[in-house]
Amino acid sequence: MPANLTPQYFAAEEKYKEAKNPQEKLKALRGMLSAIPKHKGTEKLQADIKRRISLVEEEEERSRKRGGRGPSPDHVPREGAGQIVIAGEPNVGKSALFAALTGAPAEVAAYPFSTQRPRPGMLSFEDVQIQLVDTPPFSDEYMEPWVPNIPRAGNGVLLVIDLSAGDPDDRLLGLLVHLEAARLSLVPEAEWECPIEDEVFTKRALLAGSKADLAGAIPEKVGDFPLRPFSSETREGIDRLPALLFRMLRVMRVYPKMPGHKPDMERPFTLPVGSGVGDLCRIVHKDFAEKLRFARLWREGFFQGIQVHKDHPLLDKDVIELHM
Ligand SMILES: Nc1nc2c(ncn2[C@@H]2O[C@H](COP(=O)(O)OP(=O)(O)OP(=O)(O)O)[C@@H](O)[C@H]2O)c(=O)[nH]1
Ligand SMILES: [Mg+2]
Repeated sequence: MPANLTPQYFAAEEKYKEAKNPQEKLKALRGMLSAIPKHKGTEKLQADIKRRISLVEEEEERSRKRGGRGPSPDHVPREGAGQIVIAGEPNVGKSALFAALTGAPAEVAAYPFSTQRPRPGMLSFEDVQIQLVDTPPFSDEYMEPWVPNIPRAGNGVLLVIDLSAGDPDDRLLGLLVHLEAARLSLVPEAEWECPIEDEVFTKRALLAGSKADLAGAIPEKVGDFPLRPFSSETREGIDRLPALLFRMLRVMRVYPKMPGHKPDMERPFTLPVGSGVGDLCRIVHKDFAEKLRFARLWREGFFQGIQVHKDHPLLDKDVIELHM
């Protein structure tokens, strides 16, 4: 008997696929259950949806017992090549920058504390997607206790200071006090190449100075941080930020191909700088990790399909053909 599923059902199913947390999943699953035509042909599907609902409910219950971790407001699941958290004092222009970089609708306002929850958005750099997270401000006046957790969970920090609001050194110090209180140590550009041992409490950071359109003299460096001035009003300085953020993530793009097929040059895999062929195999498919016999490597200007093995190091933009 055909199921005759309705457009409402498919819409709910679409929402289920896009759901990012247990609450969204539950809402979508319940929508699927109510939209499904109730007859013999859909009995199995109905039972399957009910089973999934109880699994998600159990998962939620477990996370509540663990002490409310899970759907906490500071948790932003990582997506794309890496997650970069925007951090700054109130009203400096974080949300305006987030909107200028991601194209997301702006949550910008002339009063402080306009952003109250972290908000993720995707920034395109060439063929990679970088996740940016707009955050509530770091402030002496008022700050939710979970705000410092947000930069800890990311892969890097974009510090924003307001260049129209007095001495940049003071502005940066004002912000760093909060990050230090959160036990975060920040790595300036000159040391980005260095490996990081404690990835939870040490983050690479880029310093951007907002409202350059309103600023007087702009220094090249503030403390140890080279300063990147920008204006969300005129877009001056905005377009060079994505390449810097990509470099800060310390990832490289690799394009795997199957023998006899063209590589997919639009959706690269991203791997930490320093990874080799074996690391790529592990993320492509576990079979490759176990059964790879050899690989062929194309590197523009250097190699045209040379044979390499598992421990061969990869570089940004390599094309790799895997042979089992
Ligand atoms: N002239 C000028 N104004 C800006 C710029 N960026 C932001 N603003 C203004 O500064 C105010 C604050 O901007 P937001 O982006 O909301 O600042 P925020 O840091 O997100 O503020 P909170 O979320 O409250 O911490 C708004 O009135 C913006 O229009 C800029 O580059 N130039
Ligand atoms: Mg904001």
